[in-house]
Amino acid sequence: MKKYKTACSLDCWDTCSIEVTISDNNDIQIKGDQQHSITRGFLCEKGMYHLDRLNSPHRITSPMKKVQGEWIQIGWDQAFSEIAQQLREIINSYGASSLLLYGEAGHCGLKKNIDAAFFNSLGEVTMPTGSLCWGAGIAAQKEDFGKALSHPPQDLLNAKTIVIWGRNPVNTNIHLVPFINDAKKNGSNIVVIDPIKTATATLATHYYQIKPEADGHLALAMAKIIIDGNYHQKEFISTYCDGYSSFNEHLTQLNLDELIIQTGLSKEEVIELTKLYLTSPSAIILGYGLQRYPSGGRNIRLIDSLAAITGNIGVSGGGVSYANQFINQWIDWKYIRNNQHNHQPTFIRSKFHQYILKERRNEIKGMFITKGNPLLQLPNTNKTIEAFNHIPFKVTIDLFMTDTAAASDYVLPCTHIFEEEDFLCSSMWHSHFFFTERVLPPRENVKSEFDIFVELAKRLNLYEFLEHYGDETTYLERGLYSLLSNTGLTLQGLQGKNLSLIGNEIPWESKLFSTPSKKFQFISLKNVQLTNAIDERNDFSFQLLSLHPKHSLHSQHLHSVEEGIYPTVFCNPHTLEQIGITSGEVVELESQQGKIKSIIQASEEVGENLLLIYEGWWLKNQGVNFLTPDGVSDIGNQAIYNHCFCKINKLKE
Ligand SMILES: Nc1nc2c(c(=O)[nH]1)N[C@H]1C(S)=C(S)[C@@H](COP(=O)(O)OP(=O)(O)OC[C@H]3O[C@@H](n4cnc5c(=O)[nH]c(N)nc54)[C@H](O)[C@@H]3O)O[C@H]1N2
Ligand SMILES: Nc1nc2c(c(=O)[nH]1)N[C@H]1C(S)=C(S)[C@@H](COP(=O)(O)OP(=O)(O)OC[C@H]3O[C@@H](n4cnc5c(=O)[nH]c(N)nc54)[C@H](O)[C@@H]3O)O[C@H]1N2
Ligand code: SF4
Ligand SMILES: [Mo]
Repeated sequence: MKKYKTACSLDCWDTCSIEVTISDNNDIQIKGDQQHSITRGFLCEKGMYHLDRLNSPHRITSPMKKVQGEWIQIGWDQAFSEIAQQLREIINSYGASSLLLYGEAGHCGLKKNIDAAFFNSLGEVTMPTGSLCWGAGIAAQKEDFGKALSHPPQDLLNAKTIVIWGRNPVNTNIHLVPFINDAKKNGSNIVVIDPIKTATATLATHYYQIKPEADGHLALAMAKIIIDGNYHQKEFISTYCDGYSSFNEHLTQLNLDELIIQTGLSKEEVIELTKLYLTSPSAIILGYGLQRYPSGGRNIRLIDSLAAITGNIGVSGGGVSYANQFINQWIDWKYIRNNQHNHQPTFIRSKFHQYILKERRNEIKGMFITKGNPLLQLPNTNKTIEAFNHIPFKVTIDLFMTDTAAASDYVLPCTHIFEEEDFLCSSMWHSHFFFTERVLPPRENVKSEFDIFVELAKRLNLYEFLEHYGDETTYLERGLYSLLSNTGLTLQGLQGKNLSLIGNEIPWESKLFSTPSKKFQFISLKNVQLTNAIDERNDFSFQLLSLHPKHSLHSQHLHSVEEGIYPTVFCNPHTLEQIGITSGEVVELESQQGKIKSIIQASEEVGENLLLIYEGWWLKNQGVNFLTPDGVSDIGNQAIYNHCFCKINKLKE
């Protein structure tokens, strides 16, 4: 019997530690690492599914080429020489900027950044910027604190009040739930603020059904109540914060009742919530759903300011935990991604189609897609497909024939996390990291991404790249040089161990912030527009939230849904009654971007005039991004999926 330690490579808050056992007759079993203080011996369904994905009959096991619309299997040698030839021709005829690399985070291993290192070695290729995921909040916390850091999960037990603001850990961050339950047993208040009465809300002691996009109004109302009641921490503010007097001056001009009306909550509820938050230390746990809006950055900044006026920063049991970028200081990203260009062309992810079809029409000649399924996951699917079809040469690297892979010209099959070593760190929540063990050799005829790019580099005679990036152990050792030299560990010494970073116990404990002034920076309210989203609705009177599915990591576990089955759209029963539609009916949802069919289901959990669909459904099932808009947030170039307005069309019987 042999035991291995690896980790979950999925783009999830938890980054679980996984124990794999291979018995003498080659039976493989996996379970969550019992010793790991966050995994606590438990993997979610998606984690357990790693074995099925590893052994799936649907895995691609040969390079594929599309010939006259049909896929044929080809050998690696043919794939490498034809792709290298195409890359060479494109660069020679149109320059490196006519190549585009679209990488996402479908696998969170550090080694997977070799795609960027390779492309950057070709010259000033086109790269994405902005985010589908967390961009507005990251930009907001950068303005306020200098960067986004989170309290360790265990520190929640020191909080008297925990406010879970727009995160749904029961679906997306399951290992946070035991910490919340333990805190609740200790007598802490557990508050959930969410337009949907989620499964997480049912764990809470207090739930507030806010209107979407109104978090900034709520934070301002709470700040007003706190300051008017003289509950603010004057010493903390005057010693460690910048911009307070202007913030306060503008705040006094705002009308409390008008702010509260926008939130959809009653005045009593807002006063109760403020009192709970003042029962400190209070921890705010932010999610990413509430920043996928045009005002996403501003709203996160206004929530941050609540923590500052109450002095809930740099103290145990406090903080505004949004993301955890602590690991970044230990990683040499410039080397890892081979960032060397000053004038590299970039496009904003959610504006992919405008870039391809308008801004640089006919200029992008080749595209590589790695670790992502943009055809489905980008907003505005109709336009994304049009833009995709406009690019003459496309290569996707994936384990499966996704919708994106199927729309490409070549597909190259890559290894699964169990088939290689990699360095994994969760930048989203906790600060544990892993150097995973290889459990099995790669499946026959499948290659690691590292090997794929090194081989392509050989075919293209990229000698400099091969000198600096040709060997995977050197790649990790160089990229992690500061981590290794500071801990005195070798890369091999990290393997199979359960380690977390020191120095991240209580973020900002020194009260020395990473902003230019070294102080917490209050948002300037001078130019803040407090307009109401309702004004933009016209005929499209329902706001559609598209949230992350519990049983799938985006599109990755939804491949087997049969063709012709439509996603369920959840709607408040009173709203359904008003529009004369019965639960179970198939309806058409229409937005300014497109239409999909959907099965409507009554749900008391959904606020009035709201619709909820889980994202990740494949093209054959009419995924929700056919409807979503392709704009960006105020800061951070974040996609604004939830700022989506629809009408419901009854279908003829
Ligand atoms: N099972 C599963 N787990 C996942 C993922 C997955 O696809 N499936 N994806 C992973 C990834 S990439 C990410 S980014 C994270 C995301 O993790 P979360 O942030 O937890 O997930 P979301 O579904 O984006 O949104 C969370 C909540 O925000 C609420 N929300 C939406 N709009 C508003 C608003 O205006 N105000 C307030 N207060 N709340 C609002 C939604 O109703 C929802 O309950 O999850 C990760 N974990
Ligand atoms: N409507 C709506 N849309 C959304 C969101 C939303 O809330 N609403 N959320 C957005 C968010 S937060 C995110 S993060 C994005 C996610 O967008 P994506 O990352 O594009 O989504 P996934 O479906 O997880 O696709 C990841 C792909 O990577 C592949 N993969 C796994 N391991 C490897 C590997 O080692 N190498 C390679 N080359 N491929 C691998 C998987 O098989 C899968 O096909 O979606 C966004 N889209
Ligand atoms: S998907 Fe998340 S919770 Fe599930 S096993 Fe992977 S890291 Fe853990
Ligand atoms: Mo994400």
